[in-house]
Formats: sequence, structure tokens, C-alpha cells
Amino acid sequence: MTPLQFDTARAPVLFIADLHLDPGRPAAMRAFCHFVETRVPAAAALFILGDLFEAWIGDDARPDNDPVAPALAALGAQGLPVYFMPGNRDFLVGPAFCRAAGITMLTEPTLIEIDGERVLLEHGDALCTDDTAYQAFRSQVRNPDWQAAFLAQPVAERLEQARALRQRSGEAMAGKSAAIMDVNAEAVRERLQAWGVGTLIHGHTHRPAIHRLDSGDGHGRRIVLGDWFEQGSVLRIDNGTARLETISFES
Ligand code: LP5
Ligand code: MN
Repeated sequence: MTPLQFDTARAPVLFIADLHLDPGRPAAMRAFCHFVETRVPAAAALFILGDLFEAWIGDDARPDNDPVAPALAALGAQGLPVYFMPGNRDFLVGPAFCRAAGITMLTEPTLIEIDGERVLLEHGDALCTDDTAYQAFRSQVRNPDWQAAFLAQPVAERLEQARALRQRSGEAMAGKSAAIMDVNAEAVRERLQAWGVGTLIHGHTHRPAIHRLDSGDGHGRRIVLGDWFEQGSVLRIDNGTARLETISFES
């Protein structure tokens, strides 16, 4: 399949991840809706690379007053494409939510072309190969049979299991070093090589940066998106230049 192609001399392409939207964090929700209304319409496309939501336990558990799907649907109505790749917190987002939000689900990883350059997109958790406890857990919950069994349970039961999981995850993370929870350099190198790309864009680690990589031709880059905890974080590729920008929660 031909990858999606963008020419940033015509309009910028925007990338976000790790918003962790939740009714309990209204400032982030407001900032996201404001960003979608005011900044995104001038772009060529918006890519959401996972963890849009703090936790997603199934499309049928979507809150009645959810502002996210209508905000995204308004972009689609303006002809602006929004692409969504699930993260480790919202891998259960399904077709019903995507239809309501007018967004296109991407498989992980996804290859695109920006200004003629091949760029690979992923959430980032799969690159954290030193975190073996997490990778074992990930294999379990990405199994379609496990997901079908989980989704078949009543919403109240799913909510309770998600709460228990987040507690166990928090306890487990307290005992892990920062290095274990970062991407593994060899996993990154292998990914770039396997896909024949010079640039990888991901989130998950909440360590926003543009890293230069030794890819042989001097053009290798690993761009890490930031979270939306204290402020928003957006990667804007405009006129061939990639910049990580922050968005104040005050405006
Ligand atoms: O996202 P972040 O940065 O907080 O943590 C991740 C890893 N943790 C997770 C779990 C999520 O935080 C919680 C997801 C909620 C979404 C719910 C939807 C589906 C519900 C499923 C219910 C069973 O992804 C964390 C990594 C960290 O990133 C850095 O990469 O370290 O991983 C862990 O901490 C996992 C532990 O090491 C192993 C956990 C074993 C749990 C065993 C199953 C428990 C089931 C409990 C329910 C009865
Ligand atoms: Mn994540």
C-alpha cells in the first residue's frame, strides 16, 4: 500500500500523544479542545500516536458527555484527516469510537512519507524491550481472545479490573529504573533498519526530545512526543522543519 504522503511546504503536519484525557483532568481536556478548534484546522493532518485517553475499557463504556469525539468529528467535517494509533492505555478503542470521532485507525507501526522522507510512527511502548514484565503483560492484553473476553464483561467489572491494573502497574513502576522504562537503543536501531527509515516518531516515555541517531547518512532522528500533564506538547513539521512546541493550559 502506498504510504500517506505530505508536503509540509503546503501545510504543516501535527503529531500528539500521551494526552491521558480523563474527566478528572479538565484543564488538559479544555486545552485539547482549544487546540483542536484553533490550531489544527490550518494543518494538513493530525496524528494521535496513542494514550489519547487515560484508560479506555471499551467503546460501549464511553461517557455520554464525552467532548473528545465531537471535537475530532468537527475536524473531519472540515475535511481535515485525523489518524489515531492506540497506545498502552487506549488499545481497546474500537470502530464505534472511530466512527463517532470521524478518525482513521492506524496499525502499529505505520510508515508515512513527509517531504519525500520515509518516517515511521509508533506509540513507543513496544520499543521498551528492557521492561520484560511490561512486555509479557502487553502480549497478553494485545491478544484478540483476551480482548474479546475482557470486553464481554459488564462495564462495572471492567472498570474495577482497570483500576486494579493501574494500581499494580504503579507499584511495579516504582520498582523499575528510569533506564528500564526508556526505549532500548538496539530495538530502535533494528526498527529503523527493518523499515528502511531515517526518522522514527513516538511517544509513551514522556521524554520529549529530538534525538540525532547514527543512521549512516547523518540524517537519523528519533522524535519523542511529550505528555499533556502540566502543558500540551505538539510536534509540528512545517516547511521541512520539525519542532516540538508546548501549549499552555492557561490560554
Ligand atoms: O502508561 P504508564 O506509563 O502508566 O505505564 C506503562 C505500563 N503500564 C501499563 C498499564 C497501564 O498503566 C494501565 C492501563 C489502563 C487501561 C485499561 C484498559 C484495559 C484494562 C485491562 C484490565 C486487566 O501499560 C508499565 C510500564 C510503563 O508504561 C513504562 O513503559 O512499566 O507496565 C507495568 O507496570 C506492567 C507491570 O510490570 C506488570 C503488570 C502485571 C499485571 C498483571 C495483570 C493484572 C490484572 C489485574 C486485573 C484483575
Ligand atoms: Mn503510553
